[in-house]
Formats: sequence, C-alpha cells, structure tokens
Amino acid sequence: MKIKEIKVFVCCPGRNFVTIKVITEDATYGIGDATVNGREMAVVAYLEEHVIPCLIGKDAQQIEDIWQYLYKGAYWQNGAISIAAISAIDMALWDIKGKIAGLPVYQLLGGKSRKAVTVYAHVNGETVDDVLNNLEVAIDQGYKVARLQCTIPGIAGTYGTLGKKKNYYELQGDRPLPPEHGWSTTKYLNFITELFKQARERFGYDIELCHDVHSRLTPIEAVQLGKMLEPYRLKFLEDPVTYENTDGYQVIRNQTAMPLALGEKFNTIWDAKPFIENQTIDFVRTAATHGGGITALKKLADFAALYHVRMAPHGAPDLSPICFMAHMHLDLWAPNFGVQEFIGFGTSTLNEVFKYKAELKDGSIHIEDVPGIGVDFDEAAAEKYPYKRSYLPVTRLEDGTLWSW
Ligand code: CS2
Ligand code: MG
Repeated sequence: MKIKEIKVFVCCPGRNFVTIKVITEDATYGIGDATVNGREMAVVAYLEEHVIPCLIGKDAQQIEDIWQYLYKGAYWQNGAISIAAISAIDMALWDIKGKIAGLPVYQLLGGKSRKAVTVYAHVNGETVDDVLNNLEVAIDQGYKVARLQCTIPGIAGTYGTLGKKKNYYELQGDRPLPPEHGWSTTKYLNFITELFKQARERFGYDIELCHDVHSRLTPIEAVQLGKMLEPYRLKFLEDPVTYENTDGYQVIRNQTAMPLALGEKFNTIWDAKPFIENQTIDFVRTAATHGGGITALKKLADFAALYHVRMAPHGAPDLSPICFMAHMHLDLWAPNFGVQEFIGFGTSTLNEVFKYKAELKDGSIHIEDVPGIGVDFDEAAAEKYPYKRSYLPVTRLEDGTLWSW
C-alpha cells in the first residue's frame, strides 16, 4: 500500500498545532501530531523539504523501516524538530495500519492491560486556599490523582497557574514574543511545603498528589525539597532539575525517598536510558509527539518495565488530541503504565478541528473501539484558525539572570 501524498497543516484553534495527513494510493489516510510549542514552522519546513519527498511511493505498512529510514537515514539522528516530524509520520502510519486491520491501535500493540486510563488533573491557583478549593472540585469530579501548582508570593508569573485565563487553550494566542517571568528559589522553597501540608490536612492521603518543578532547582536544592515534601507522600515530583544533568538525579536519588518523574523533553529512548538503567527516576514522561511516535514509546515502555519505571506521558495542551489519543492506546496496553497527564478535552473551537470520542469517568479516560488512533482532522475547520506566532515565557532570576522556564 503505497504512500501517495502527505499534507501538512498548521492551525491555531486556541493553540498552534502542526498536523500531518498521510494518504495512500487506495485513499486510506492516517493523521499525526508534529507540534513543537514555539517552533512550529521549523517542523513544517523539515517535513516539507526533507521528509515528505523521501516517503512518496514507500509502503505505508512498513512502519519500522520508515522509522529507521527517517532516523538513521537522516545521519543527524535526534533533535526536537526532526523527531517531531518522525513521530507524526509514525502515528499516521499506525493509524493507517489500524484502519486496514479494522482494529484500534492498542490491539495491535498487544491488547488492553487495564479497563481505562487513570489521569491526573491540573489543579492550580493564586493562593493555597484557591488551590485547595479547586482540589475539592477535582476530587468531587472523581479525580484520583492531581498535580498541585500555586503562585509563589512575591514571584511574578509563576509557572503552572492560569492567572487571569480560564482555560489552558487560551494561554498561547497572545504571545508573539516571549513574555518574561521571575523566579526566586528561596521564595519558592520558603512557601511550597505549606501547599502540600494544608492539602494533606484538609483531604488526607487518599488523593494522590504530584508537583512539577520545571527544572528550576539545583540537585542539592532538589534534595532539600524532596526531604521537605516526604511527609506528604507525593506520587511524584516532576523535573526537579534539568535533564541534561544525568548525575544530578543520582544526587537526589541517594538522599530522598521522593519518587521522581522526568522526560517530557526527551527526544529518544537514549535520552531516557541512563535514568532508567540507573534507576534514578520512577516515572518517564516522554510524549509520542516528542519521543519518536508510537514505535519509540512502545520500546521505551518495554525497556522501562525491566527497571520498574512506569509510564506517565506528558499531556500538556500544546500536544494535539492526536497525540492524546495515541497515548490512550499506549496507556491501555503498557503493562507498566503509571498515570496520564490530562488538562481536559479542550474548547469547542479545538473540538471543531479535532474529532475524537473519549469519556472521563471516575478519574479515568475510556475510549471507543474504532479502527486506528480514533481521531479525525477537519481540514476546512482548521483553515478558519490560522497559525499565530506564539512563545512560551522565559524566566529570569531577580537579578536578571536567565533561568529555566
Ligand atoms: C509542563 C508543560 O505539562 C507539563 O508537565 O511541563 O506544560 C510544558 O511547560 C509545556 O508542554 C511546554 O511546551
Ligand atoms: Mg512538566
């Protein structure tokens, strides 16, 4: 079954998304997500100039060979831009294979290991009371796991909270240049324990809690934080330290019992390898769009399982519903699935462009048995929402030093 055409779309139904559609000679098609937040057009150029011309006429059924061809064959193996392109092609080919087989992708991976996919909700606010009131709402809605983030007193624009916005999908339409946010590790460490202390006092230990540090600490500061939060038994602390510092995680690991999650920025299984084989992390956060698609994530899950590391795929709003649904299949299959990040089903605008069926019940997502990945992309609707250049913020310390956002 030969590939006849591959189309690339960039649209902004609230957020910018890069979507591809692979069409075969017999008019079967599959879709994939190639979004790299803030660098969308670089992926488009990579796809149009360097990927698509090489794939026309190739057999759409040979997913593994096409993956190797785009990865090894490029000579320049990794990097966020090229991997997003490979990931999108890979997803689209799994979608096609599912459609040909008449089976949902999780069946092609080996079938279901569980009934539904447990997700963690984003719970945030401007004050501890705000966050805890929102946590009460989440618990009432049936969530079993929640990520708590709070504005830190005295720091402008703290990561992970919504500020004046009501919905995550509003966050990126108005940032044609990167806004600048502040950071102070001292203010953060002086405050953050209170959030989890009060959460446990008010809600007890049945609700599982996570927290994302967004790579803003040094390893020894992360040790301090880990020890401070140990009594509140988090499910995981995410990205305490930037992932380039592999040994830094050993420092944290050796000194606190805090479970660690890492990997939303990993591009390959090789990025994850040292953290997994040295058992310095507990959850690996790699997304299908940024880590090599379904083919690569299946290998990553199998490798992680050998070391009791569980999958907790990234589920931010800058990953499109195609990636979200690809994760549903992987999460249903992976024997070592942990938890899936979830920020809601999005706005009516988003759902006008991406059509899929998934339902949230008791803190878990259930999907319907449809062939392939189970998402459709409405080209005409997408045209109504053209790309808008938009950036993540950058962070500076109080003295002006550039820091990790
Ligand atoms: C975050 C993301 O969801 C998360 O855990 O770290 O929101 C991240 O900031 C964005 O995906 C960056 O594009
Ligand atoms: Mg994160």
